[in-house]
Formats: sequence, structure tokens, C-alpha cells
Amino acid sequence: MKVAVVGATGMVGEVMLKVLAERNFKIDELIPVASEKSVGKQISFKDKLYTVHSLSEAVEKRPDIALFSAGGDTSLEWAPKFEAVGTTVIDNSSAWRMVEGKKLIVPEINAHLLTKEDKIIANPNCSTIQMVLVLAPLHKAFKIKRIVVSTYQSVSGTGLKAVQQLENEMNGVKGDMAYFYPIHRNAIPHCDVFLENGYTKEEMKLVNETQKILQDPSIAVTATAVRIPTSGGHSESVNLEFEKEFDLSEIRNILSNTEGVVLQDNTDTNTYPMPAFAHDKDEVFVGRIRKDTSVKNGLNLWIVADNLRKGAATNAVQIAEYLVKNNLV
Ligand code: 11C
Repeated sequence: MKVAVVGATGMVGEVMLKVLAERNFKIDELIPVASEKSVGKQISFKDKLYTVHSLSEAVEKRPDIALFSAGGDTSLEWAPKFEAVGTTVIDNSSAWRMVEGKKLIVPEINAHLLTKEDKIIANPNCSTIQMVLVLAPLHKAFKIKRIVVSTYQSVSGTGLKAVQQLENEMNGVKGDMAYFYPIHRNAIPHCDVFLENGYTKEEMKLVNETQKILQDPSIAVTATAVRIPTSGGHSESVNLEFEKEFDLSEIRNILSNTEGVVLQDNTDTNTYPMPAFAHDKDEVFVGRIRKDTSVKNGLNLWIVADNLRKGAATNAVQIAEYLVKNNLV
């Protein structure tokens, strides 16, 4: 298997390499790819050094799989060029997610939709992945009518500059700003750009991607996305209204049997998910499970995951694993 990692020197790219190594993904030839300024540099993978290639060099090598995490513009321009030489692209940007005919995959939910013909496969947004992984089995059992989600997102979702901004502010050092405002001791209700409808792009990703992955445009979704000064993972307060009645024991039973989901829900022992403990983990953690008694069939959940792992790199690698296992590449 020839595998290209596009954006190999970026934050998600580095985690992709780490996850590929940890999961022992079978690679005969690794092709790290990055922007012109990093071409020729060396990166290490499984104790060996590899030279960083340019995008055009990587296309010439005709990889079987290319894991992309290099931004939407690079993906729009280059994913079709890889596709043209027979590569299957798994893209972590938002460029292809809502394009008709392109599949938006969370393996535990909908990898079965993939075929050999899918040459550009979209990896959902991090805040969507962790939410839908928990909601998919509940939707199947009780049919979700409405989702109200508020996110508490880690600075790592913005990128290295934001991680550095938080560190600088905590250390009282002046430096470049990734946000319009200080993030230390703050909460910024502004993730990604504002759209004409007053929502941010991040908020609308939660709406549109959820409906696409759960294959149900009738689910009403509304979101508020907030950046907070954490770096371990994203947290979400999720309020649900179901069509059918449910017992909390049924919810707990379903979630404790859901692949990739870990229940952390015991108020007696102060057990609930937190980003500090989700950091560097591949699972999605759920707790604070309780009825919303203000509406019929209402439920509240608190969902946390490492946004760079299950929210990005791990999900992409799991898609690659599924493709290989099912002879789709
Ligand atoms: C954030 N969710 O935390 C974003 C980062 O569409 O893949 C990932 C953006 C995306 O700001």
C-alpha cells in the first residue's frame, strides 16, 4: 500500500502519522507531502526518516490512498488530480463534504456506503463526528426530532497559531493573535467565519453534516459554537427531542454497546467526560445523561472527544482501514 499524507507537517497531519503508526496500518511506501516551504525536509515515521514531497511529485507516485489535511483550497485543486491517477483521497477539509455524490463518512455509522468508485471521500468536521457517533444509535432507536447543540471547542481546532496564542497569553508573552480577542480567561462565540444567516460556518457544519450522515434532513438542528481556552478536545452540550418515549436505562444500555463510545456517567463519583482526560484518546466520551423534563421525550448529554484524533486523524485512518479491509482500493 502506497500512502500519501498531504499536510504531513501540519497539526492534523502529524497526528495522522502518529495514528497510522500506532494502528500498524500496513504501508509499503509512505509519501509525506507538504507545501513548497517544507519540501525536502525530513520527517520521522516509525523510527525512519522520510523526505517531504511536493503535491505534483506525490501525484506522479500514484499512491493508493492519500490522506489530505491541507485546507479546502488545496483539496479542491489537488484531490481531483490524485483521483485522475487512481488514488483514493480521504479529505479532512470541508471542501467536499456537502457535494452531492461525495460520501461523508464516520466508519462506525456509514462506511458500508463506500464502493470502489468513491475516489474522494470526505471526513466530517470534528464537532460533527463526536456528536453523530453518539446520536446515530439513539436516532435509530427513538428517532430524533430536534438537536440543540452548544460546543466548547479547543484552540487546537483552529491550528498551531491559536495554540501558541493561548500559551503566550498564559505566560504573559506578546505574540501573533489567531483570534480577534484574547482566548485565555475567555470564551469566544465565534468558530470559523460568519455567514449571511448570522450563524458561523462551524455551526452550519453541525447542522448540514449531521443531516447528511444520519441520512435524515427532517432532523431539526441548531448550534452555537464557542471557542474556549482548552487544548485537549472539544466538548458539547447536546439537547435532544425524540419522537418515541425512552427510559434512561435504555439510553445507557445503547451507548454502552456503541462501538467507539465510552460512557462516563456517574454523578455519585463525579464521573463525567472532560477534555483533559479525552486528550490523545480515540474514543468519544458521553456523560451527564439526564431527561430534559421541560419537553416531551427530551434528553440532555455531554459529549467530549479529542478533536485531532477521532475528530480528524483517527476517523480518516479508520476510513482507510475499512477501504483496505474490504478491497475497495
Ligand atoms: C474547529 N472544527 O475546531 C474546527 C476545525 O471543517 O474540518 C476543523 C474545521 C473543519 O475550529
